[in-house]
Amino acid sequence: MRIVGCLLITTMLIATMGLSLADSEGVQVKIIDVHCTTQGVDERLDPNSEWVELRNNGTALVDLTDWIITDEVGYKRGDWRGHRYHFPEFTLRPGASVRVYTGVGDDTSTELYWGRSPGRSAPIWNNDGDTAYLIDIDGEVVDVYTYPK
Ligand SMILES: [Ca+2]
Repeated sequence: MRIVGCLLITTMLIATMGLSLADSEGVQVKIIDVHCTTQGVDERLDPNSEWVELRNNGTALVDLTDWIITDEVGYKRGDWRGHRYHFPEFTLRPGASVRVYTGVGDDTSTELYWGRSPGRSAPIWNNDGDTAYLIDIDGEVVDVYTYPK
Protein backbone atom coordinates (compact mmCIF):
# COMPACT_ATOMS: atom_id res chain seq x y z
CA MET A 1 0.00 0.00 0.00
CA ARG A 2 2.86 2.35 0.77
CA ILE A 3 4.30 1.93 -2.72
CA VAL A 4 0.94 2.56 -4.33
CA GLY A 5 0.53 5.69 -2.19
CA CYS A 6 3.98 6.87 -3.27
CA LEU A 7 3.17 6.28 -6.92
CA LEU A 8 -0.08 8.16 -6.56
CA ILE A 9 1.65 11.17 -5.01
CA THR A 10 4.37 11.09 -7.69
CA THR A 11 1.73 10.96 -10.43
CA MET A 12 -0.10 13.87 -8.84
CA LEU A 13 3.14 15.86 -8.61
CA ILE A 14 3.93 15.24 -12.29
CA ALA A 15 0.40 16.25 -13.23
CA THR A 16 0.74 19.45 -11.22
CA MET A 17 4.14 20.23 -12.74
CA GLY A 18 2.77 19.57 -16.23
CA LEU A 19 -0.05 22.00 -15.60
CA SER A 20 2.23 24.78 -14.40
CA LEU A 21 4.57 24.25 -17.36
CA ALA A 22 1.65 24.51 -19.77
CA ASP A 23 0.57 27.72 -18.07
CA SER A 24 3.96 29.38 -18.36
CA GLU A 25 4.24 28.49 -22.05
CA GLY A 26 0.75 29.61 -23.01
CA VAL A 27 0.06 33.20 -24.00
CA GLN A 28 -2.08 34.69 -21.27
CA VAL A 29 -1.75 38.41 -21.89
CA LYS A 30 -4.05 39.70 -24.62
CA ILE A 31 -4.69 43.01 -26.34
CA ILE A 32 -8.37 43.50 -25.57
CA ASP A 33 -9.01 46.95 -27.04
CA VAL A 34 -7.50 49.78 -29.05
CA HIS A 35 -9.11 53.17 -28.59
CA CYS A 36 -7.94 54.98 -31.72
CA THR A 37 -9.87 58.23 -31.41
CA THR A 38 -12.30 60.16 -29.26
CA GLN A 39 -15.10 62.09 -30.91
CA GLY A 40 -14.55 65.81 -30.70
CA VAL A 41 -10.94 65.47 -29.55
CA ASP A 42 -7.92 66.03 -31.77
CA GLU A 43 -5.48 63.32 -30.72
CA ARG A 44 -2.61 65.32 -32.21
CA LEU A 45 -3.24 67.85 -29.45
CA ASP A 46 -4.29 65.30 -26.81
CA PRO A 47 -2.48 62.01 -27.49
CA ASN A 48 -3.95 60.51 -24.31
CA SER A 49 -7.30 60.28 -26.10
CA GLU A 50 -5.73 57.17 -27.64
CA TRP A 51 -4.92 54.02 -25.69
CA VAL A 52 -4.41 50.29 -26.01
CA GLU A 53 -5.60 47.95 -23.26
CA LEU A 54 -4.05 44.63 -22.24
CA ARG A 55 -5.46 42.02 -19.92
CA ASN A 56 -3.85 39.08 -18.14
CA ASN A 57 -6.31 36.22 -18.67
CA GLY A 58 -4.04 33.70 -16.98
CA THR A 59 -3.58 32.59 -13.41
CA ALA A 60 0.02 33.69 -13.02
CA LEU A 61 1.72 37.06 -12.65
CA VAL A 62 3.25 38.08 -16.00
CA ASP A 63 6.39 40.17 -16.18
CA LEU A 64 5.99 42.63 -19.07
CA THR A 65 9.30 44.38 -18.49
CA ASP A 66 10.95 45.18 -21.85
CA TRP A 67 7.99 43.83 -23.83
CA ILE A 68 6.90 45.97 -26.79
CA ILE A 69 3.62 47.32 -28.15
CA THR A 70 3.66 48.60 -31.69
CA ASP A 71 1.36 49.38 -34.59
CA GLU A 72 1.41 48.22 -38.21
CA VAL A 73 4.14 50.62 -39.32
CA GLY A 74 6.23 50.02 -36.21
CA TYR A 75 5.97 46.29 -36.72
CA LYS A 76 7.09 46.52 -40.34
CA ARG A 77 9.79 49.18 -39.96
CA GLY A 78 11.15 48.62 -36.47
CA ASP A 79 11.22 51.58 -34.14
CA TRP A 80 10.08 53.98 -36.87
CA ARG A 81 9.46 57.44 -35.38
CA GLY A 82 9.11 55.96 -31.93
CA HIS A 83 6.23 53.71 -32.93
CA ARG A 84 7.43 51.03 -30.52
CA TYR A 85 6.47 51.34 -26.87
CA HIS A 86 8.91 49.60 -24.54
CA PHE A 87 7.44 48.56 -21.20
CA PRO A 88 9.24 49.80 -18.10
CA GLU A 89 9.68 47.41 -15.16
CA PHE A 90 6.08 46.22 -14.91
CA THR A 91 4.12 43.13 -13.91
CA LEU A 92 0.47 42.36 -14.61
CA ARG A 93 -1.52 40.40 -12.04
CA PRO A 94 -3.92 37.63 -13.05
CA GLY A 95 -7.23 39.16 -14.12
CA ALA A 96 -5.77 42.65 -14.17
CA SER A 97 -5.68 45.00 -17.12
CA VAL A 98 -3.55 47.99 -18.02
CA ARG A 99 -4.03 50.82 -20.50
CA VAL A 100 -1.10 52.26 -22.37
CA TYR A 101 -1.92 55.84 -23.30
CA THR A 102 -0.16 57.43 -26.26
CA GLY A 103 0.69 60.69 -24.50
CA VAL A 104 2.62 61.86 -21.47
CA GLY A 105 1.70 61.02 -17.86
CA ASP A 106 2.74 59.29 -14.66
CA ASP A 107 2.78 55.49 -14.81
CA THR A 108 0.63 53.57 -12.32
CA SER A 109 -0.34 49.90 -11.94
CA THR A 110 -3.29 50.43 -14.32
CA GLU A 111 -2.09 53.27 -16.56
CA LEU A 112 1.12 53.53 -18.53
CA TYR A 113 2.21 56.32 -20.85
CA TRP A 114 3.96 56.02 -24.20
CA GLY A 115 5.29 59.55 -23.66
CA ARG A 116 4.51 61.17 -27.00
CA SER A 117 4.21 64.95 -26.78
CA PRO A 118 1.33 66.71 -28.52
CA GLY A 119 2.05 67.47 -32.16
CA ARG A 120 1.39 66.44 -35.72
CA SER A 121 3.14 63.07 -35.39
CA ALA A 122 1.93 62.26 -31.85
CA PRO A 123 -0.85 59.78 -32.70
CA ILE A 124 -0.03 56.09 -33.04
CA TRP A 125 -3.35 54.42 -33.75
CA ASN A 126 -4.79 55.15 -37.17
CA ASN A 127 -8.44 56.15 -37.01
CA ASP A 128 -9.22 54.33 -40.26
CA GLY A 129 -7.90 50.97 -39.05
CA ASP A 130 -4.65 49.56 -37.73
CA THR A 131 -3.09 46.54 -36.07
CA ALA A 132 -1.59 46.35 -32.59
CA TYR A 133 1.20 43.87 -31.85
CA LEU A 134 2.34 42.68 -28.44
CA ILE A 135 5.92 41.41 -28.55
CA ASP A 136 7.63 39.66 -25.65
CA ILE A 137 11.18 40.06 -24.38
CA ASP A 138 12.38 37.36 -26.80
CA GLY A 139 10.96 39.22 -29.79
CA GLU A 140 8.07 36.78 -30.23
CA VAL A 141 4.69 38.20 -31.22
CA VAL A 142 2.38 37.00 -28.47
CA ASP A 143 -0.81 38.74 -29.57
CA VAL A 144 -2.19 40.68 -32.54
CA TYR A 145 -5.28 42.91 -32.52
CA THR A 146 -6.69 44.36 -35.75
CA TYR A 147 -9.52 46.86 -35.94
CA PRO A 148 -11.41 47.74 -39.12
CA LYS A 149 -9.97 49.63 -42.01
CA1 LIG B 1 -5.86 58.01 -33.65
